[in-house]
Amino acid sequence: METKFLKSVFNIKQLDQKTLPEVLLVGRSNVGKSSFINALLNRKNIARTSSTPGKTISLNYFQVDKGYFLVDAPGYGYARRSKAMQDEFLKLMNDYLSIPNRIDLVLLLVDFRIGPTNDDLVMLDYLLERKLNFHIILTKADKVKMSERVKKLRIINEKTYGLPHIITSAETKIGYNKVEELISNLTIGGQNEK
Ligand SMILES: Nc1nc2c(ncn2[C@@H]2O[C@H](COP(=O)(O)OP(=O)(O)OP(=O)(O)O)[C@@H](O)[C@H]2O)c(=O)[nH]1
Ligand SMILES: [Mg+2]
Repeated sequence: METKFLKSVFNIKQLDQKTLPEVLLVGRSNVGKSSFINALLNRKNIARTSSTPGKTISLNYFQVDKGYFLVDAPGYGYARRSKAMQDEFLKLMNDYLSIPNRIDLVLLLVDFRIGPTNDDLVMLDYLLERKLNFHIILTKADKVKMSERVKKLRIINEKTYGLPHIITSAETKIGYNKVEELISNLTIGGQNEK
């Protein structure tokens, strides 16, 4: 199996039957989802770092050589999205997140510098309520000075109920080994051998 962009899904009816673990990325527009994918997959531009944020309402499937699908979701909290597109976004996400036993791991990306936004916290509560397996990923760590980290981490921990998180930077490539580890637990853990 080779790592490649597989397809965009606009409606969950277009989903193929589940064959491999699925890892979903969620986060606000501009949090760094595409950059995260490029860094994780060690590709310069497999997920285009967007110049037109929030434009497409689709789930983008990447097939990864290690035997799983990485799914890029549209960013939430994109202010210039029309009401119709916002509704489309909410429907697609809610439909997808509601499919039983479909998503093995959700990576909730939060901008380390900005900290959890209201939208991030709504998503966090949704994931908790739905009892989905998820992990918080802090992005853009290279933009947070060491001297600011303790304070920022305290606020992030308070807002996210002390849940664990992984600090990453697409610039310096820190943290991706830990993300790899989370994902390899899904693939090796026998989840995909049903
Ligand atoms: N310094 C720094 N900049 C980053 C990092 N990750 C992303 N960025 C920048 O942040 C901006 C947004 O990154 P994207 O990866 O396009 O964000 P996205 O979440 O995919 O955005 P949408 O597709 O619009 O939802 C770009 O200008 C990136 O270069 C990082 O780790 N460090
Ligand atoms: Mg993107």
